Amino acid sequence: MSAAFDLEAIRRDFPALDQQVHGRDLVYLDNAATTQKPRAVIDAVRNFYERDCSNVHRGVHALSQRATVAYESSRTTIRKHIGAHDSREIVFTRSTTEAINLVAASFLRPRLQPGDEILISEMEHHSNIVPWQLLRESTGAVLRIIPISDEGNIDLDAYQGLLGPKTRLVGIVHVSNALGTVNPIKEMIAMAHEKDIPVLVDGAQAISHLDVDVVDLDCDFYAFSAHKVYGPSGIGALYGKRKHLLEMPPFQGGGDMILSVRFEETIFNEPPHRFEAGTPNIEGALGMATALEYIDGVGLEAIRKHEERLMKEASLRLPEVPGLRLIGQARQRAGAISFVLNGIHPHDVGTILDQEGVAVRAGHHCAQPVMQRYGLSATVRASFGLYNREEDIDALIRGLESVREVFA
Ligand code: 7TS
Repeated sequence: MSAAFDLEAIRRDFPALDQQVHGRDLVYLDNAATTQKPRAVIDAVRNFYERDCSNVHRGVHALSQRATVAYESSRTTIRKHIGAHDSREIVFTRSTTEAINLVAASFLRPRLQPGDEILISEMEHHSNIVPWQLLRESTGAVLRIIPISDEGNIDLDAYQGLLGPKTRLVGIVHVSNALGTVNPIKEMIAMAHEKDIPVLVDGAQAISHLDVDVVDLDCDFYAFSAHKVYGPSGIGALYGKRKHLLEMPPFQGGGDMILSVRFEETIFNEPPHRFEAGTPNIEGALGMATALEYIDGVGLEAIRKHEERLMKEASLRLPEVPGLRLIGQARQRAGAISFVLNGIHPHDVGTILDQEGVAVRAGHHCAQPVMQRYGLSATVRASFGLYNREEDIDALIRGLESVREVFA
């Protein structure tokens, strides 16, 4: 970990930040949707194509061996980053979404009886809702919902009451993409484990802001995507406890997930390869590992402190904009701030901000039940990354003043 947090040096590592949009310097505040990539990640992907491009796990030639070593050592980097003990507990997936679908199909489906319960919260992203609904339709399981308070905190008493003899899994988001809430997942996991209920954590938003340690959390599964943590799109990971992965049937069939195939019978490979059918996203895995090494180099504690300052500043200054209302004021927040401006549709706010060079997201953030909870159809969301500056908040506030002038 480096001691100094050199913001200007960090910004120079991200070529995309240095551009103009509609004649204004880009102010990128849509990091919860996806993050920009440091040159190290872009170089890692380019180097693979320029030097090592080859398939993995099947070639005797030098390029294939290099690619295989690089791919498997990326798995080790990811293991270390999240504090797992065994690289065989890291499954490469396409994304958080695919990781959750994998758990739904291979872990939970074989265990479900009609009437069994799956417990998720009111603040989940659609990717931690719809896979369970699909499972509900095919198995007769029941989806139960942990309520949240007006501030955007999980109702822990209600949660305790919902953990019952029929609960087969808890699926909970670590950091909400719509409200920024950081959930007390360690406590929630311990509460579930007291009743022998496994817990899947959706870490899509947490992975870039918090120092995640899956062993300390004791979660059964942890899902995240590389593109939200300065890595490439189309690659993510599922951490799963070895005892679970060993029991799980394959998710998809194809090459690499088998030991031997005859028409009469196929013997499946061991985890994690059992769950990685077909040629994987090799360059994505290398880019993902490079991204995690990059943030480890900066230091997650330094990143957390920097982003906390930005969040504090934005939370103090945004409400000074007349007619602005923050949505979600949870005890602990990270990364994202949602708000609405009196009488002005979030899409109009987003469009005018864009004209000022300020990129935010306006919409339901793929978390429509959260919007329903607050009686809204959409919010404006500003979300921060390690490269954002106080000037970016100034630009956001100036942009919001322009919005108000247009609608005055
Ligand atoms: N879970 C959470 C909490 C998310 O924020 C997202 C993506 C996902 C899961 C799905 O991740 P994916 O990489 O599989 O797509 N969230 C957002 C967002 O807030 N704006 O765009 C994507």
